Amino acid sequence: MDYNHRSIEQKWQKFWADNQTFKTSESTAKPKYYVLDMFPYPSGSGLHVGHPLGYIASDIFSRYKRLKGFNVLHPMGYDSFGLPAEQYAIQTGQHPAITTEANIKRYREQLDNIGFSFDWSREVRTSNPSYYKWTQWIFMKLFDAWYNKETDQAEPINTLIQRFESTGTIGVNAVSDEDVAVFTAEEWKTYDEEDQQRELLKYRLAYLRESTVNWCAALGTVLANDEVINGVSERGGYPVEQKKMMQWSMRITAYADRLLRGLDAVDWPEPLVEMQRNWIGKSVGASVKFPVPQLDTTIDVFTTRVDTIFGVSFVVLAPEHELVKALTTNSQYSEVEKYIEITSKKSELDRMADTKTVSGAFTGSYAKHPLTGEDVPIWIADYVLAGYGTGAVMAVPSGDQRDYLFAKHFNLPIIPISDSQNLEEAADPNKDGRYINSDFINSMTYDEAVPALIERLEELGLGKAKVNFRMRDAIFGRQRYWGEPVPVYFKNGLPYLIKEEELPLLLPEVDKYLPTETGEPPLGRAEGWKYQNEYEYELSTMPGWAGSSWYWMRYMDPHNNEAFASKEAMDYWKSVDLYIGGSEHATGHLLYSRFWNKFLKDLGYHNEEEPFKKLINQGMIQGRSNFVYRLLDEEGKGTNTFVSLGLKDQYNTIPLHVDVNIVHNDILDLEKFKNFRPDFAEAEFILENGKYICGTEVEKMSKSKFNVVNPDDVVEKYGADTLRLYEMFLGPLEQAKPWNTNGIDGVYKFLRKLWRLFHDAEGNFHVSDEDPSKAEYKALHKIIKKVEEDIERFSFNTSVSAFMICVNELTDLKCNKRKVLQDLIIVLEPYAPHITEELWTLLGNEPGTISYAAYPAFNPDYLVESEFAYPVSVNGKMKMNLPLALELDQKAVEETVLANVDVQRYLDGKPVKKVVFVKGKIINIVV
Ligand code: ANZ
Repeated sequence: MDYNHRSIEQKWQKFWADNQTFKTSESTAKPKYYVLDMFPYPSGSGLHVGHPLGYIASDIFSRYKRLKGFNVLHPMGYDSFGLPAEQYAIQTGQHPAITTEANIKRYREQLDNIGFSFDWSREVRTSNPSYYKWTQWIFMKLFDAWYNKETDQAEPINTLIQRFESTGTIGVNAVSDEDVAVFTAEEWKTYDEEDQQRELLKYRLAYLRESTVNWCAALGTVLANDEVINGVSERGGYPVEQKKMMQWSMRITAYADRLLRGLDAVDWPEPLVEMQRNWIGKSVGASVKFPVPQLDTTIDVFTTRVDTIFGVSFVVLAPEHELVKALTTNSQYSEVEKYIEITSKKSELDRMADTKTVSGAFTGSYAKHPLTGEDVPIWIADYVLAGYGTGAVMAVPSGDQRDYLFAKHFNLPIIPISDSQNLEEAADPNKDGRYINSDFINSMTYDEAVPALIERLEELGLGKAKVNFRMRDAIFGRQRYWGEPVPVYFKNGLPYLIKEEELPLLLPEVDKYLPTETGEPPLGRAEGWKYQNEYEYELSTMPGWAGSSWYWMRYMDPHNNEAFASKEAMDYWKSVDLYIGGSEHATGHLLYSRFWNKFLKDLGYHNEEEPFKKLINQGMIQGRSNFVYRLLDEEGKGTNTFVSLGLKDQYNTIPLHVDVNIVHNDILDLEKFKNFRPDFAEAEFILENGKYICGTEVEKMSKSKFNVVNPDDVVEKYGADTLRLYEMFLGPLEQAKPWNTNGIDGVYKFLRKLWRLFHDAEGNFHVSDEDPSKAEYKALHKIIKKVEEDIERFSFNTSVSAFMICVNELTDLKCNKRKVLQDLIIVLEPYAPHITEELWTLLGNEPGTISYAAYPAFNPDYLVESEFAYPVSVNGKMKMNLPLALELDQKAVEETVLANVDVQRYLDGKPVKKVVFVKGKIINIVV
């Protein structure tokens, strides 16, 4: 029987499903190991060959760990709320649940085709009510919690209420909004219920607040910063404007320091850790107050360079700063207004990116320098961001590049801070220059100046040391339909939670998936959807990241109706040991997940500070696009003639993408091309050597580039085992690489060769029970060692070539020994699970599966060389190689060598003077 991948793969996929081979339970004495993939959003276009790359790697690792005796949790599910299904619903009227269901079905078929060892009994879908019930529940816990800086953890809001009741705000050290009230216990008790709620909202970890958002009118929703590219929406390219709206937010900033510290405890790629560090952006500095006597207030600035304070020659506010209106004098009014209007069109990212253009407006007012008492003019400019620090800066043109450009442009004074001429050095007096502009710090070093200045400012009540984080609180509301409803209703404009036993709050039916005529989110269309028939529900839904911020915990106990997961299950599985996914989630999903994980730990639901111990980013598989070259006429218009690659430079042509599926080895199938698009039906070609050769380019794999390869097609032709091996063979897991099928035949041949080791010339299964030779054992133990080392360091590509070498060696040795072959297929099982299952059964290992066999023990004795291929020379000239046992001594070697017929031929009857012999090195015959 020949290797028939189709029947073998179908048979085993059915076997695994029927027998629930990969179902995992907690009741075992084995050590646990948790391997997680980033679960997919089931899009309408299905999986392409790039998607399974990480899944294959994690599956290999999971299967390997099972062979190593671990109890492996390896689940899969779907991140199934989200925009594309909703956009489709808007266009077609089809309920997103239906589209989602259909897409999931297709994904599941495609995944099943590849032979993954997922425990499907633990599947989760974030859009299922039984799942989002718990997403809503976590939201409720966040709403009902505050962050206590003293204990450095979140606590139930009741403990804060108790403190307000007993001692007011005295001694409360909480993360909160800026504008919290200061009150005694007595005053708190005089507040009515609504005032109390309003005050508590400033402390809650899920809270409602007016904030500036990226509003995309065309999509009818708020977008996250990373969903806005160059001022337009990433999806669809629609304009995005800055708008103030009441928004649900998550107080993730409370966790900024813990999120930063936690990075030291995880084994993640360094670039990813660096991205999170930058995103969190811890800055150590000071906040300084610049008094504005006429308004009886101060302008607070955040600076990381308090040592430059004597170089301040003006103050700059963000155009959105709340004091701008009050500070603007009549004569400056129209200029300031105009500038604010211009700024409102720019996104924050644009404002940060543009370091060249200088623009701003003078408010007409002055503040007092906190130490010199001099007047400093107050300006507004868009390089100061409203949401960072305090939204205001003290400008030091001699220390800061942007301040310098600004001062030059508007002719403002530049006060030197050090004696160095060089701006770079002046900006770091530590290095070279000395302070020169105030007696107060002139003789000091940087390390002396900073604390001295902070002390002085503290004495004056005009400043203090401050740590600032770049990270903002995360916006948590979407004006969309297809997401989790927020379990909140409103009474007198204030949000209240529904009762826990009322969960899940089901997504209501609506007639259309569009905002209402009055601009409310789609949920505003739901007829009679009121809490207790009376109160408005929150109409926005949760963002895409809600459901994915805790899913790895649900997998630990997916059917629990009493809890999001039981304490026992979480105590058993703890955290994810290995997480594989794309680097695009570096700052979104991976920060939010760490945040929720820490929060749930604070409330005592589990014990792990970090959710993902080890993380690997798989590289992208890029597409390899093909092009045809369309001939242009004199007017530059496209004709219906296409020129082959080698001839295109002789003509005036433009390149067009052509579907890679109608191109084979870069040669275009002309008939298929004519059917590719109706307007190509009459196409004509200018060929080279009778063929049409296409151009190529490596690009992102995408439908619009016609370079998408469907894994189903590869599986159909070569089988899943070949696909799995081949995806790994393409190169190191973390690297980006183009999909190129040139080598896939080689992988397929390798599997057929493996198959033949177990079969005789007639194709009958035939293995021998004889003891293997040393050489056979050596080939086996080399691969046992290599694969173990490779997998442990996640180097999957190198194993594939080692397998090929091993099978070649065994083929050369004509090895069909059971003792070798059985261990070989165990080692190969993680990579090629179907063929190895089949061979395992053929070897008589019934009943069952190879999945839980024991990974063979490596025996180094087999790798000790017993033979050496000696180079044999005659009078110093190398003639041939002769393999001899290493244990032979000079006498035995001489005898064997001189008796060898080939050697005799080289000697040509001449008498031998002597034989030089160096053990393990050379043999030289002197004649
Ligand atoms: C005076 C100064 C002098 C500054 C100097 C720098 C150099 P990081 O490290 O990013 O935290 N800044 C503060 N708030 C800002 C805002 N909302 N928008 C734009 N810039 C802002 O940088 C902190 C520094 O960035 C602060 O220190 C402030 O300028 C500026 F030689 O104050 B510095």
